[in-house]
Amino acid sequence: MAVDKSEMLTSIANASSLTELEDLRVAYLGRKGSVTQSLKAIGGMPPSERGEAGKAANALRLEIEAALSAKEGELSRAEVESALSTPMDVTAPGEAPRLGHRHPVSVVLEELVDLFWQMGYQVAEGPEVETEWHNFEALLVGKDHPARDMQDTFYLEEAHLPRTHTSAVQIRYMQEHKGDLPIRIVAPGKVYRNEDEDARHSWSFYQIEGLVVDQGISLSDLKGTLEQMMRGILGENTKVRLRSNYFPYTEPSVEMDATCVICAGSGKLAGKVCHLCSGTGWLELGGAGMVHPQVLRNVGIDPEIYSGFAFGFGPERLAAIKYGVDDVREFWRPNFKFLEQF
Ligand code: FA5
Repeated sequence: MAVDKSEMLTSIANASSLTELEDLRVAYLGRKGSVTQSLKAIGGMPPSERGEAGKAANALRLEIEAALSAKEGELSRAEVESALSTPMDVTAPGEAPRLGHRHPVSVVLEELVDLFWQMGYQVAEGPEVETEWHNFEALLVGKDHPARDMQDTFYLEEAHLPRTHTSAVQIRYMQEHKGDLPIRIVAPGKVYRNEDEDARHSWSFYQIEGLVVDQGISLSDLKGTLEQMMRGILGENTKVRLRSNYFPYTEPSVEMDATCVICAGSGKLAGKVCHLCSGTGWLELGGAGMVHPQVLRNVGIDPEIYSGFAFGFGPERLAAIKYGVDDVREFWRPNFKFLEQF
């Protein structure tokens, strides 16, 4: 294909905008551009002519590329200079940035931490990857203990796991502060279980752990604290019930439930079994109990002198109750329509 170099260079020199220059680049060097076509045509020439023609076509390509790039620099500089010399209207309305807000589960966690802060609790943290000893054994859940089945576990390399509950923080904190009693802490954090998901269960969720160790701590202190917490977070009218339960690390152990938000405690929804509470009318929010004397011994605290209570709650379920959400999985889906409601 015949190409006229001086015509191309003139067109490039006369281009008046970056868009026009880009059109010229496509017309000359694009897949179907004239320079590209002349390069392709070399393959069809007699071998004796290919060398010369190839050199010439390549030289042309380089010259056109250089001219395009020089002109691009010139036009870009001119655009910047013209933008800088145009006076800026400082009174023009700005573009409001899209602001996010706190996640509903974070709001509930922060409210809980705030409530406990007012009751004199400190906030503690522990690692999300735990040793089996901190997560299970120190809490009297040995390898073959049936209670291991209560928390289906992901395992990492030997003797480590993503923690299945925040109770492991109790152990770490007591070990570190046994010489500095009393203890009054809450420990919020993420936990992981190898569970099938449904409206009440996700495989990764938050818990908030509480632990008090002092002289003369009794079950009535625990009950009063839990009631205070529930009234603070869900309002004075929330109905709460404690029923006896079993955790290897507390004795006695209790489970705390609040009235189901969807069916208002009736267990039925439009004549059918309520899917959130499975027809019980209650939502299980957390477990609690008096710290087992052997757990205190495991961390070097004398149970003859000290006693304590502990509890562990699921803030997703609390948030579901507080905001009337009927499926805890919604909290962790990338669904802005849902999240923007809060
Ligand atoms: C425990 O994890 C105990 N460590 C609680 C405890 C602490 C007892 C201290 C005694 C002393 P449980 O497995 O029941 O217990 O979980 C506690 C709460 O976490 C549940 O009541 C629920 O609110 C929440 N929860 C449990 N599994 C899930 C899940 N898969 N998805 C969302 N929330 C969950």
